[in-house]
Amino acid sequence: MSIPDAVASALRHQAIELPSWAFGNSGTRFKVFGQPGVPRTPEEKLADAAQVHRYTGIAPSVALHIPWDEVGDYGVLAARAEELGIRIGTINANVFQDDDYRLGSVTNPEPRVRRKALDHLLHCVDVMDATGSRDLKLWFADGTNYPGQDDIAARQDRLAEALEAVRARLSGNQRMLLEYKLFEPAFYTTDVPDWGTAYAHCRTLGARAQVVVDTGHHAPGTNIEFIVAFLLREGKLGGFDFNSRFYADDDLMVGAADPFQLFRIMREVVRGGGLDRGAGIAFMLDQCHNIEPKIPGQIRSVLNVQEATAKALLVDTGALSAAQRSGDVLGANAVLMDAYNTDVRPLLADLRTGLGLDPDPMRAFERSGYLERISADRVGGQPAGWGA
Ligand code: PSV
Ligand code: MN
Repeated sequence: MSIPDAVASALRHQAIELPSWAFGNSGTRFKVFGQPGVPRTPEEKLADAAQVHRYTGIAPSVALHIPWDEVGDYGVLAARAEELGIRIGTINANVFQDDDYRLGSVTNPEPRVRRKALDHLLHCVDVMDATGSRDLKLWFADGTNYPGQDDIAARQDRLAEALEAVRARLSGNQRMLLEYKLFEPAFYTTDVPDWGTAYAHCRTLGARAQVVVDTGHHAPGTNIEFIVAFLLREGKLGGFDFNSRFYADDDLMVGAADPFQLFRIMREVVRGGGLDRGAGIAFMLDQCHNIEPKIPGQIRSVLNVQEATAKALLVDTGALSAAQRSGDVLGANAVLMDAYNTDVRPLLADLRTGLGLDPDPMRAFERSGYLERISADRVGGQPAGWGA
């Protein structure tokens, strides 16, 4: 089977953003397992990310997390990325790892703490100015653990105030992406728990504010593709944090737990024009590789998204809408399943060969000896990890 031109072109232009933190050590609250060769600096994280791009050809940018990736000169870091053939992407704000944030960051009852959190968000916009990043990703750990602990509605007011202050600081093509998460670390109320809350704030904020869907942030059984279709239709889908979950916010490799769900999501993205040039959707990974090697884990994840995208692009839309219009339930379902059940791996291997890449990125990276080299070279220093 040869690949239709439109499908090949969409796949060649797809870009998936890698999270800098995926290359550092990570784990659970029970144990962080160190791995050899883990980066000690943001520059070393960029070097590892560049390897993923080198073998997949579709991972040209890396998201930073501040202050995990704090450096003295972000212009220099951006220049280093460019030397490596990649660029700095989304800037993720971190207002969840300071003792002051015990009762929240931007929704904290204490004005001093709210100011401190807002100052960090504004600092992140300075980082965007210095790196040329388009997007600021905002996730708040804010919420409460006990009924009565704080005023639920007042916390929404404080959130709205902080978001508006961030919006007012943005310029040029800069956007703010608001991420929601059902629960954790707060267990009773979470200030941005679902897409509806994020959407309502983003609507008020206007065109620069968009919702980001982290696929691991929903209750079991949630129909994520519905959310995607709805937000796209409203022009309010800013991007994805892709990962897989079995139980909670597991941050496992995207497409590992439920490749069919990933296909259904990508199908709605294609249907809603989200892959079109100019659609502005950021396709990001937000993952941790606790027990598997990190660079191959990222390569596998990128390939999983690419495979799901290829299948979504192969849906015979003419046959699908004809079946839908005539009420042919089984026929419509069969059209979708035919695309899902297509083995797209040979098509993608051909596509890579055409781009001058190795058809098998996993094996090519393994053969390169890079992992052995960084394991030997990166001795001493403090390996990067969650929180460092
Ligand atoms: C929160 O669980 C989250 O999904 C946010 O995107 C954070 O920035 C990220 O994880 C940290 O890994
Ligand atoms: Mn996320």
